[in-house]
Amino acid sequence: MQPVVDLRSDTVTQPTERMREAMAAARVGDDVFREDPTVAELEQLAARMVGHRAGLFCSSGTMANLVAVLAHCQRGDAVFADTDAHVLHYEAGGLAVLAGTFPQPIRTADGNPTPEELEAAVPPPDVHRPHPRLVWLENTHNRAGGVAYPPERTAAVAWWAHARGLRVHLDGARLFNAAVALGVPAADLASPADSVMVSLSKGLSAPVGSVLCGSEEFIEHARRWRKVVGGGMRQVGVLAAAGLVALREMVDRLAEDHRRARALAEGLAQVPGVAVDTHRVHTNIVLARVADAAAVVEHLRAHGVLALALDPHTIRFVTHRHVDDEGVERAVRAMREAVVSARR
Ligand code: TLP
Repeated sequence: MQPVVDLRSDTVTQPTERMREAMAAARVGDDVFREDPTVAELEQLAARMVGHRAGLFCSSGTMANLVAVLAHCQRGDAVFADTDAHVLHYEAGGLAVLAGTFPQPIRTADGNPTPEELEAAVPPPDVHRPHPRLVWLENTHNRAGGVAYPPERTAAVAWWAHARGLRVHLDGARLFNAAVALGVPAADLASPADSVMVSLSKGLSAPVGSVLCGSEEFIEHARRWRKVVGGGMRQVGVLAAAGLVALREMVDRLAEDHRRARALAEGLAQVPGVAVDTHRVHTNIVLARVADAAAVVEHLRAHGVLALALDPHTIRFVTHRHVDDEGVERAVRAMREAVVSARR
């Protein structure tokens, strides 16, 4: 039996040996009393890397995004996000259910709103409408296919939003993928935003965790909201220790995942019946359009290749540390057969 090539997500990555050693050796304390030195170190390192003053370790990206909304907004405030933003599709509606905010999806040309698109979509304050409060960015953009947006994009939106009294949150679950792909420091992509969330548990391979970063004042406020949603953890330095290894040792190697995603995209683009927009493959995500995504994914699974159907015609493949060059070749071969078999 050949091993499975798991391209469903980079969230399936296993912690490295160095992470397991660091976890076993971690100095810990009660983090609700702010006595865990390893968590403090992780929060400071993450904040520095993304160009902000303070950080807050959260159990997941979903929690960090939710805490950001709770800390920025009041009930009834409007949150403006691209129609395909992860927060609107895959975070169980937490911004409405728990934060009481009003999601306002914006149709954008390439996944993240520009100042012009915001100008058209965000109304001036008016008693009839939810109060405009937060603009949402995502870099890289998951459903757009891992597209990376350059620093000017964050800066332009932040300038526009701040001039109107709005705040900007950046969902940077894969911010380091964007930084590596663009060859810029992550801080250049994130510092103009008021807050940013980065995940440690995706391509960086830590088992758990995301860090929410922002000003000291914002993070103090967010710390309280994290407690409200049950996210105050105790000797959690055992997890933060893996996160430190992720930030120190696992960022540069993301370039390998990007190289393989490109090879995969180019391979898939040659398969009759599969359409791939190779220009949009900037990082580790490849979107393939087919006639019947569910049937193709099922055939792939039966042949040891796992991928996700995002909608009836789109399949998502994500490269990561456990997918090698041979895995990419196997995926392309399996797709060739799968598309033929799905037509029968
Ligand atoms: N994304 C996961 C799934 O939820 C779809 C994946 O496999 O890609 N923001 C973005 C842009 C994300 O891609 C994700 C996870 C999150 C937030 C949420 O992070 P977690 O899973 O840690 O709650």
